[in-house]
Amino acid sequence: MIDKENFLLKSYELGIIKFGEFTLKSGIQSPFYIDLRPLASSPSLLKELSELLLEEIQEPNYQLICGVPYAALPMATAMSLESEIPLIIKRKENKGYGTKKMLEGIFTVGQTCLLVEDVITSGKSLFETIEEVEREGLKVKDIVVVLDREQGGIELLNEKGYKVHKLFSIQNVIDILYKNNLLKEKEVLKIKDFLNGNSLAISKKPRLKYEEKKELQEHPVAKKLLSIAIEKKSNLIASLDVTQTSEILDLAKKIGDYVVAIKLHTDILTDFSVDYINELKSIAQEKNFLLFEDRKFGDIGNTQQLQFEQGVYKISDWADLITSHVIAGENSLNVFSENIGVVTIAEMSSKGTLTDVTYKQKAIQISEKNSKVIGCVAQSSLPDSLLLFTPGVNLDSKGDSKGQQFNTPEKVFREYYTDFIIVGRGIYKSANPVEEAQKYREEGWRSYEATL
Ligand code: 5IU
Repeated sequence: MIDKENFLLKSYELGIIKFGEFTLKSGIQSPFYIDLRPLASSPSLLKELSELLLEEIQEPNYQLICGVPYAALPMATAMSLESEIPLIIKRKENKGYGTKKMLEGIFTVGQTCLLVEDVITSGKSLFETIEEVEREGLKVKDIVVVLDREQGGIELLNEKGYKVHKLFSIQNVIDILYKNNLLKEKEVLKIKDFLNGNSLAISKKPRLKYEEKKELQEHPVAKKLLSIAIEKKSNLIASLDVTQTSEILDLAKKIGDYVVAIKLHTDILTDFSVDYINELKSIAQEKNFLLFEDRKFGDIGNTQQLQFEQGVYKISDWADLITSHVIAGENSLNVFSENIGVVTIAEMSSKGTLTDVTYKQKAIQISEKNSKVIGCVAQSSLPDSLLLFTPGVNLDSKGDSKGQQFNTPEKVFREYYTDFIIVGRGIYKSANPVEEAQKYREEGWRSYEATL
């Protein structure tokens, strides 16, 4: 058995951790800097490291090893040599040449792959690697990391069902160095202070209040939505996925006081009429909520324009908000009118959705550039300039048999800093929709306030 502490002290001599003042990629000033790449310059230490990492996984259950590029590549290679378990290599660059493989090596679909990472911070590069490895049909269960910066990455991965094994946490490292007189107490305190404040800064920085978001927003519909939220102390959008106009009108009258908007799928109605829309509009005015047509436009601009303005529903005549995919590219959004708030779909709530990290990032980029877009539908946080709408919210169910996945209001506020929860069956299917609407409003508002 190799002694972990001894290994760390020898590695420290290679200069893998430096103390002082460093500016990180994120712009944050850090009192320490970690770079594990010099470990590959000492074959004996790299060998020891590979043995330690292999020992971390008590019950090995993998047929392949893959390192997150680049720093973990030599580590994964050494682990493969040590364990005689084959290595696969993930490419870092994907310049988009269609058939270029992202994984090199020999493997078969269904095999389980161990991932190796040098330092984990937010887990972002690991999530990208996991996605690519899984896309090739491989399974990821265990991940082994050399050093955890303790900024929330491991918790996020655990939540998604991955088991993360870490050799050291930054606290361990500091304790070991202090014990061996390599750090002074004053330095330790400074670092611990930074770690506490910094992990707070990254994962727990207070969210913007609706008042602050309103200042940031230029779009009148966004401002209006936020004003209603502040006035009613509600961030609840009820999704009334029923098929009769009378049911919608009835529910709208009953729960209108508790919601900021009612979300509709007008194309599921069996008896749509202009009179119905006019009546709904007057209820909306009286009860002070917006009409949100969840049309999920997803075609080329020209077709979307026809779907938006023409046909039976003439959505452009009455909707305050609409949803649109960005799958057809940014120009497809040009067809929506200025007075309607566009909510793009950056990430879906359903199991196995194709809206992965890369897709979401591109959707956000398009959304940030377009003045008609007020926010996105997503299941994770967004830049402050975009409002976050989160469906898949239910207090009593974890999901349905058709792919929907539910979270509680508390979780989506705490973890994603969502702005608006969208609740469908939790309200309209319940025996007492009024009571449930009140409950979701209260729960949503309480969860919002708890994150301030
Ligand atoms: N909706 C989702 N997930 C998504 C998107 C939209 O559930 O990713 I984009 C819609 C579908 C339905 C409502 O109209 O939100 C959720 O209803 P339930 O709470 O009944 O699942």
